[in-house]
Amino acid sequence: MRLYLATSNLHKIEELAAMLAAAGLDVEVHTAEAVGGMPEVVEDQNTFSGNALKKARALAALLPEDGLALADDSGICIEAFNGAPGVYSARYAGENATDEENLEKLIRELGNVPNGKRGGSFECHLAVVAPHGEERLFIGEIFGTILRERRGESGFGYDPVFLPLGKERTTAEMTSEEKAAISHRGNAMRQFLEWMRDTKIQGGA
Ligand code: ITT
Repeated sequence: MRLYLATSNLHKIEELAAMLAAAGLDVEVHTAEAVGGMPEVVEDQNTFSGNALKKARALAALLPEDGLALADDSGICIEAFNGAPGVYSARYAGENATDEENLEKLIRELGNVPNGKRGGSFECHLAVVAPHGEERLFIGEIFGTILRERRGESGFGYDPVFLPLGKERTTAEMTSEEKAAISHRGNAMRQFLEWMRDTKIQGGA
């Protein structure tokens, strides 16, 4: 079968494709470019799951019969801000904000928040629309502390200030394998992969 990544975020594509390749499933992995690009989706739901499902359904409508759509809606939830920016993480500094502008704003807004109150989490909700329309959601989280200054060059988005609980390096100081082993996206992907293997949906043994 063929799996299509319902995202236009190149960093997510890189992480998801690497995890899929490492899992050795019997599936062909494609980006939305293979079917003309990711359709425009208004992310107007107030949950990650709601937005992830919207993206998966929009791409699924364009796929061949054996095509499975996999969408990722994710973001950072800051305890001191009662969970914000959450579903607005990509638009935190404005509608067309860059990762850099969003990160800059988070560092600024958390400026006066004391150590000990700088907790936060990343969430990743993966939505699947499988051939014949079956829908599934897989949710992953990772908890940590938000640093005052950037550390590291890998990863993307808010990674340079995200120090996972019990770790000494930010997710931007980790290799992609190290990040995947503990991240919100890695945790959601492991559930998705287990489901793929259990349902034998990938057409393998
Ligand atoms: P698609 O909707 O096309 O998938 P997007 O970038 O708009 O791409 P989201 O709406 O899910 O994706 O927004 C995710 C936001 O959360 C965005 O600002 C990311 O930079 C941030 N984010 C998600 N996962 C992250 C990770 O693993 N590390 C750092 N930041 C992350």
